[in-house]
Amino acid sequence: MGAKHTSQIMPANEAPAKKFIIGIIDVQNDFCTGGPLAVSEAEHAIAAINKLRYIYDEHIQTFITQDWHNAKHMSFAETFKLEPHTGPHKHRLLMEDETYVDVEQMAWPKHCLENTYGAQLHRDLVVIKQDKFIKKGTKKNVESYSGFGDADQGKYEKTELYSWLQLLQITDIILTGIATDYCVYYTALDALRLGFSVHLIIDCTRGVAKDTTAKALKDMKEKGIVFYNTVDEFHQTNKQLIFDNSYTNYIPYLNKK
Ligand code: VGL
Ligand code: ZN
Repeated sequence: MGAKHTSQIMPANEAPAKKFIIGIIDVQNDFCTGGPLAVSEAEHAIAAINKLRYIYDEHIQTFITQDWHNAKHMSFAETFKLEPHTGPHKHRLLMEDETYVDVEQMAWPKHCLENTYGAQLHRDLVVIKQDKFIKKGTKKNVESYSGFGDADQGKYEKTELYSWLQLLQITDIILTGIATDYCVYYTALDALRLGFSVHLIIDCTRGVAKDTTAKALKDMKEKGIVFYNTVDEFHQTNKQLIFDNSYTNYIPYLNKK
């Protein structure tokens, strides 16, 4: 009698085999139509992301990153009197710990200034209060394309993303957002390095430029990231796994009727 019963119970201290999270990267006004660093078709990605959110409403939590820069950020062309969309340029930068570092940095138009409209999430994106919000690129002399922090494994800026994912015992990240060739790409590489499995839904992302996007996609594929063209394709592949798992009893938030 006992055997049948206990076989259905997962011990409290045993981590589930797989636990997914949705990651939404930098869906901010400045990267959308009309913004200084507008990524073409960004709003198409937002529609696909919303669909993904709706399907997994009660089952998967979400984190949302925001690029969040000081007016004199080192990634701005204006800071060094350079032409936007050029580079990479070499800079020697003074860090908070009084040491200098040499970096190679693209020169971008001014974007995502802290506490401005341009840094706000696009109004079309479904956002709810249970989402985890992560700000990055907050230090004047540090570039953090990745939601985890800078490209130096978080030496100069480290967000709370990694510790939060560990706390939730996340194993798999469904990555979406803007831009495929920069912030999505660097977040994906960090996620792999930190031991996560990464799922990329192409339709939920858009890139700054064709060549860099193609290059980033190729590299991500070679490094073992799992690709899906659409939300439907992701869903057909993973729904059984996600819906059947007893641990996915996440509290509903979209107030589905
Ligand atoms: C991004 C360029 C500069 C991005 C951020 O979100 O991909 N790209 N800052
Ligand atoms: Zn930026």
